[in-house]
Parts: sequence; C-alpha cells; structure tokens
Amino acid sequence: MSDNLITPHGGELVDLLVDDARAEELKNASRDWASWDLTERQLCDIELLMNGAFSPLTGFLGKADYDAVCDTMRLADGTLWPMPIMLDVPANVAEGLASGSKLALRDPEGVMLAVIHVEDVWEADRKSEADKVFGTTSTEHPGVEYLLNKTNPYYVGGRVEGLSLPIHYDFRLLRRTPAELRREFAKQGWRKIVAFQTRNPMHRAHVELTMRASAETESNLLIHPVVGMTKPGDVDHYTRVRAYQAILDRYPRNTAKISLLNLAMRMGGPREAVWHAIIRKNHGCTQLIVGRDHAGPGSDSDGNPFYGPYDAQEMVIEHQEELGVEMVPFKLMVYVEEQDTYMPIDEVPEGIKPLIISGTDLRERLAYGREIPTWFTYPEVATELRKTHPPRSKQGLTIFFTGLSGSGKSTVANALLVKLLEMGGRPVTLLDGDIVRKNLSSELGFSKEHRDLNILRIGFVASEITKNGGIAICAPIAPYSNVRKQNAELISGVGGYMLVHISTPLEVCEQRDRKGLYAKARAGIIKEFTGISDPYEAPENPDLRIDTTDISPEEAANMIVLHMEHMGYLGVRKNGA
Ligand code: PPS
Repeated sequence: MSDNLITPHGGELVDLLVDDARAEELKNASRDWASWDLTERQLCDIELLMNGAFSPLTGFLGKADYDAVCDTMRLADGTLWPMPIMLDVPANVAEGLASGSKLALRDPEGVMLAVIHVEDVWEADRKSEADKVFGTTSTEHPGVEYLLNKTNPYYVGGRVEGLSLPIHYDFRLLRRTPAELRREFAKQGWRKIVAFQTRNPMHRAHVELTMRASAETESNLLIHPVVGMTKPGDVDHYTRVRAYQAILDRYPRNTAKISLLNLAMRMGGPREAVWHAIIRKNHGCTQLIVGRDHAGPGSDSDGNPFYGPYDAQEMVIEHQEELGVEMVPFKLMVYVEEQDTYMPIDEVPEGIKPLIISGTDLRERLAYGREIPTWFTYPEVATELRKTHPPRSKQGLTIFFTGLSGSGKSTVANALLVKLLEMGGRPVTLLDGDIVRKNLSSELGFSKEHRDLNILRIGFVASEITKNGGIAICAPIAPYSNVRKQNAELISGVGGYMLVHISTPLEVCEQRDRKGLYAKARAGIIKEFTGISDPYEAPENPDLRIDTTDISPEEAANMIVLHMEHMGYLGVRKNGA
C-alpha cells in the first residue's frame, strides 16, 4: 500500500449543526410545520448525519440518490456510498408533505433535534431495496427483517439542518464526534490510526488481533465499538463498554484508545464494510481492520450464510484506493495451546488443532455457570459478562402454562408454587387465570381481542418479575399461539422462559367439569367457551407437555421441577446437601 493513500485525519467533514440564532429561528418557525418523532434507528442516523460521521451526506437521501445507492453503491453524482440512509414515515405523515415542506424531527421526549427541508416523498419498494442492498429478501437476515417489518413505507428525502445532537447520559466521556477525535489525534501526534469495529465483547483473540494490526502497520489503535443498534440478541452495550474499558490496560500505554460510535448497524456484510470504512475515515482513521465475516448477519435457518466469510474483505479491497482508507485484513484468529498463542487460522502449523470457543458455546457456559478458560478471555471481561449474564440458576424465570379450562393448570401450578417455595431461593408469584381476571383484567371478556390483551398483560407482569430475578408461574388458558409467542420473546430477553402445555383432552376436562362451565357452554348459556364454542391452538413445541388424565398434581409438578433442573434453572447443590 502506498503511503500517499494515507491522509491523516480524513477529508472534509460535513457539519449540519446550525448556530444558536438559526436554531432559535427554526424552533419558532416549526410551530407551523408538521413534526415527526424519530425512531430508534433514525435517532442513530441523524446523530451521525449531523456530526459529520456520514460525510459527505447532508441529509436523508432523496429519490435519485436512493436509486443510485441501491443500484450502484454510489450517490447520483458518483460518490461511493453503499448504504441507504432513509427517513421512513407512515402514510399519514407522508400525505401532508411535498417538495418544499419542512418537517420538524424530534426525539422521543419531543425535543426538536433537526429540520428536514423536504425534496422528495415517495412510497419505496422495500423488497427491491432489500434484494439490491442485502442480496436477499429473506427476513432471516436481520437487516431485511428490520427493513421489511420495522420501517415505515414512505421515504422523505432532503437536506437537514441540525439544532442539537441527541443526548446521551451514559459513558459521555467516551463518545467523541469525528471532529473531536480528529482534534485528539492531531494533538497526540497520531498520524496513522487503525480502527477496530466491533459489536461484541473483546476477548483475547480480539486483543491479540488488534495488537498485531497496530504493530504490523505501525499505527495507533482506535477501538471503535458500535453502541447504537447491533444484531438483536447481542450483549448490551453497557456490559460491553465496561469490558472494553477493563481491557484497555492490556495495550502498551498511550497506543490505543476507545471511542463509542452511535451507529445503527444493518448487518449488511460487504456493503456495510465499505460503509464502515467511510465512517472511520470521517473519524480521522487511516486504516480499518476487516476480519472474517465483517458485519455478518449470520446464516439462514438451513445453516447457509448470507455472505461468504471473506466477501467483505474483497469488497473493501476493490474500493480501497477510492476510500482512502487502507484495509488491514485478518483471518479468523485461533488459539494454539502448544505455543500458548493466538494466530490467524491459515498460519497454524500442520497437525496442530487450534482451540475455538464459539459465541453459542460461550452463552452456554455463562448460562450454566461453567468455567470460561483464561486462554479464551481475560478474567476482567468474564467478570463483566457474568454480572449481566448470571447462570440460569440465578436468573428469573417464567413458567407459562397453557391448556383448556379444567385441564388441571391451576392445580398443578399451585402444587408447583408450594414446591418452589419449599425449596426457597427465589421469590415466586402465581398469576392464575381466574385470579388475574378478578383484578388485572377485571374489565375484560372472552373475545379474541380481550383474551390477547389479557395474555399480554400477564406476559408483561411476568417479564417484570423475571427481569428482577423472581419466578412467575402463569396459568391462563392462553388459547392463541401468536400472543404466546410474543410473550415468549419478551420474557426470553430478560431471563428464562418455559412453556408447559397441560394437554388433558377436552373429553376429560368436560367430564370433570368442576365449575359446571362446560354444561353451561353446551347449553349455550356461556358463549365463546374455549374448546366448545371458541378455538384452542395447541402449542407445537412446548418445553413440556403434561396430560393430567392419569397423573396426580404432585407428579405433574415434580415433572416440571425435574425439567427446570435439567435446564439449569435450579443450580447444583453443593456437598450433596
Ligand atoms: S384466556 O383465554 O387465557 O384469557 O382465559 P383465562 O384468563 O385463563 O380465563 C379462563 C377462566 O375463565 C373462566 N371462563 C371461561 N373460560 C373460557 N372461555 C370462556 N368463555 C369462559 N368464561 C369464563 C374459566 O373458569 C376459566 O378458568 P380455568 O381455570 O381455565 O377453568
């Protein structure tokens, strides 16, 4: 790589923030304009637009730029720009806008952050966009999932004037704008800066890799983690940033620094890698590390990856001269026990089997409280991870029963409640169907809409209990699978979730008819009765299925306890106590 490619501290930076007088003027004028509350992703995008991280963009893309970016990875004037940066709005907002309108852009609290001078408003073909930008229309790709299911159908393009950057209260000293970073680099005499992009905790492999990159290129290192939006399910940024801070001492003094980037990733693989290079150049970096599967969205449900492991490297290399950022490519780094060292997989001597711990393996180790070897990560990183990812035996948990009226849900749930209380350890709450309907859902009936609302309320309460380390036992009929799934997703994000189908057949439930409700339902006195005059969608893959026709509540509760133990939710007793 020729040295002249390396321009210290980037090219010209766009700054969309106006001065105080203009801000006041815009604020006053905005009384006559429509307003739009920015979505989580738009908040990230507008910050990076306003502070110049997305230079040369001066606003959200208009139609001509959008088409050109989708088709050619370039703006309409030919400038390399691989990712559409769009202001998506619903039809009711788009209807009131035309070329020449102004739209006030606000944060969730209603604070006006910017104005867009509308040039284009159009309904986008988001499927075609997905195909062109991500190379697939499969919603198993997280970028496509977001585009097709979470963005609004209309796009508004135009120049942006910024009043103020979104406010962050966390890690303020670690958040630097492109201009701030460039100033720091210049002040410290850093001329060559290699950037490391990451959305994951940094383990030994990453530290070794970044040290190698820095040493080989004789550059200073910028650890530049994404703290905006990453792949759903990633470790939260609070945990990650604490872990990054903890490992900074591992680098030779004054050679490396951390700055946080409020980027909303698209997981767009090769195109995203080019985008990352532009963003890093804007932050004053001269090189970018591109490893295996950079910004990769993972694989589809058949296990086929959306991109090849080194597609991103190829794409960046292809545009390297034009980008003005040198790529520092890396193969997968693996641990070679015999030499107690990390090395790129293609340098491992023949006959030696390197060691790797996958993300899934690490999650399992955390979930079961198993050892995390020091060759894999530093103790300070493991400590941070364990704080927010305690073993399952210390996490909260929801045990969600579903089944027909009279199937035995309440009886088994009560038996389980008592068993868990007897065992001690975590607070336990029973949200029984009948009891919930007497308080939390007292105004609801049994229409589909009301039942769904009832189940979502139970799910919300259970998720709060789970988040705070308790056990929630829920025992409603919960006849509809869709809303059960919604609850499962909500709760799994904050702790454990187990679905127990009490599958006692309708004939048995009807024969028992403890409350006399089936007789009334048959006689038409009670309408919309589950199993008789209303549907019940049995879950396809519950964690447990228990038919109480021939077993006692005690036995059923015991089955659940054993399953909890199997899943690691009860922990191991020490010394056989
Ligand atoms: S749902 O569908 O999950 O919201 O139902 P749930 O909150 O569990 O309430 C079910 C209890 O309400 C009584 N009940 C009825 N059940 C089903 N269908 C109709 N139409 C109905 N009307 C009243 C019944 O006692 C249920 O309690 P369990 O314990 O399930 O027998």
